[in-house]
Amino acid sequence: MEKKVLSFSTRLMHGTSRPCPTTGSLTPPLYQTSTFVFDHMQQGADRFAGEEEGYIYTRLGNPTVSDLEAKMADLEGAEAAIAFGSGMAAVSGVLFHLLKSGDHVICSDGIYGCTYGLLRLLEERFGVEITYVDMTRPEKVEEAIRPRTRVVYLETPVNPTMKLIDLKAVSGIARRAGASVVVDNTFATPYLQRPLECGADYVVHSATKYLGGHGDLIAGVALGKKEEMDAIRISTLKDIGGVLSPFDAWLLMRGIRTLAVRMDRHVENAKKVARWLEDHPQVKEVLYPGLESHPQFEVARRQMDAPGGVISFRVAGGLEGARAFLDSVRLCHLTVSLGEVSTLVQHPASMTHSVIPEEIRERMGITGDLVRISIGLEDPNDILSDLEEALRISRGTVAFNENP
Ligand code: 3LM
Repeated sequence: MEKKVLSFSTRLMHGTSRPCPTTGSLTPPLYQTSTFVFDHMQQGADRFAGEEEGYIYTRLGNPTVSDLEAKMADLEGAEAAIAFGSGMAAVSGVLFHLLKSGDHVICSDGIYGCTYGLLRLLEERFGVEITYVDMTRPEKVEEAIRPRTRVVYLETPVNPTMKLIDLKAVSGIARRAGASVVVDNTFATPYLQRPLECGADYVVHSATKYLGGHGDLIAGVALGKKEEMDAIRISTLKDIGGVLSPFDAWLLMRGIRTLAVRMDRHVENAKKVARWLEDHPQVKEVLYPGLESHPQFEVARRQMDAPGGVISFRVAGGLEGARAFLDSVRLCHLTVSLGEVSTLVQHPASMTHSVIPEEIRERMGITGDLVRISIGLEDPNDILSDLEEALRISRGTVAFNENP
């Protein structure tokens, strides 16, 4: 009989994990241990030599972490996955694997602040050259290619400008140039977008966000071909050492089981809020791929199953308008991060992206009036009431500053 392929939502809780064969426990057991005991010396020697399968020490591998890796590989359609102790550990794990001094990276304009910081470190300390380009125009990638271009690195949607990059177009250009495409898929998750199907070579995630979903852990995942992942596991994972704790892997799997229902509600709420913001006089511009006004609305339709749960918008009155708004929210939490059950708002220019020099930040569209909101799972009318009140106060403050 032909094997039936289970749908994505079903595979979130079925598929790679099985009830524990010894106890029948339906929830996968948590192997909260540092080390694994050998039966005899030769067994230890064989495991170190790779001649016998089996666990040795949790930095080198752990059954709970392996469960999570199998689940993530299945969901992204990857040959293999590696869990890391944070999203940044996953990003640096892949980049340190791919790059050596003298190599060249093409990176999307507008990128998470710490990823920008890591690229600057690679540039200043390790002699890697970086070119930032506006990848919403794929021809810009082609123009930036050099003989030593090894990596094309991008986020789509881009944090925090919510620009979208055509994955098939950029991957095609990179492939012809012999460069690897690394896509940070944090904002979309594999539920909404699968970059490997569009030609990317590697996917990285901050699993701290939607995958975990509850704001109670820090984790990262890298995915790609088995051969490459095996190499990363024994070099930039094992020897640099940014591993995920078994408990966080276990919590992350709990979060992943509800990814589809959570994402559906995040998207439904975000669509309502984005449309409402678009009509608000205190809002100058709304950046959300689900709006027809979004410059890459067609790209969203082609490569995403839905536009996601993050919205950025520009508040009238510049930096002070944004400040008054952020200081006035009550239900929404004023905090960084995204993809949690509660709605979170923050100010990218002074928070998540403050490490990027002002001039470059402004060119990337991360201006003082820009606010980012990660829409939670609350009743959308309660979110709207909170935004309404905060925008009302912002309007009053801006008017007062102009005519004291
Ligand atoms: C944030 N972002 O609020 P961790 N890739 C992307 C990300 O957004 C992030 C990472 C990687 C935010 C975190 S700012 C101090 C808080 C697209 C994180 C890094 O290492 O798991 O935090 O992921 O935008």
